[in-house]
Amino acid sequence: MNHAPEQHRHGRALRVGIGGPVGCGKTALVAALCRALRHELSLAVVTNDIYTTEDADFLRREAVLPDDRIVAVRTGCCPHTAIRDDITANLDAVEDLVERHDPELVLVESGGDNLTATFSYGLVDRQIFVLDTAGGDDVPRKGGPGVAGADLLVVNKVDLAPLVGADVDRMAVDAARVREGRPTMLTSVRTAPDVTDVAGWVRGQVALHGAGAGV
Ligand SMILES: Nc1nc2c(ncn2[C@@H]2O[C@H](COP(=O)(O)OP(=O)(O)OP(=O)(O)O)[C@@H](O)[C@H]2O)c(=O)[nH]1
Ligand SMILES: [Mg+2]
Repeated sequence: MNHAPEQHRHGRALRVGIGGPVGCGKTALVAALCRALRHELSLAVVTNDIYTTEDADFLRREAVLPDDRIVAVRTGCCPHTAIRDDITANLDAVEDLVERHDPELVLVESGGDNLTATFSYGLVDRQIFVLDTAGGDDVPRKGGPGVAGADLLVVNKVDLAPLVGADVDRMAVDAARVREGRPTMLTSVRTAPDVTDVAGWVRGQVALHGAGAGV
């Protein structure tokens, strides 16, 4: 994984990348975080899809934020390219939102990708990697830069674990082993949409960022 978040490089807005495999619940988590934090923080969102603006359209339909605080990037290429290698379109989108709204928090959702996808720390300050139980309970032990190195790992869809025969405890143990102390949180955005733990973690990161930046 490309490394160490250089603290406060981006000024007031904390930029948090949310990555993970196709369909694991990234957009659902973004929506839940917006609902949990929008009354206390100034927020904006960038979504990435390859060919459409599907995720931004969903967030607008759900009215999780005012429409002009949600910007869609159409990558037209492998999602990881747009968040790691050629980040220009995403940087432009973030900077446009920063200029128009001066937010305290910008969430950048990657297009769904594979286990090797990570964000450039030139684009985000922190990254959350999302897995889901339906993708297989062996995924955490397969490691990879997102699973092992993300600032926060979220294992979503714990409500589905009994239905797909996934052992959530095993996933948590394997994640702890590969993550060497970095946090992992278990969620069901479907059955517990207030995502209390993840929202608390994000809130803490915003506070740390703000304190260090002297704002
Ligand atoms: N049962 C269950 N379904 C969920 C949960 N979280 C999300 N989903 C559903 O899973 C599907 C995919 O969720 P998305 O949020 O679109 O996933 P995504 O990771 O953004 O997908 P891409 O952007 O296409 O990679 C949707 O039908 C969600 O409603 C959960 O915790 N439990
Ligand atoms: Mg999505």
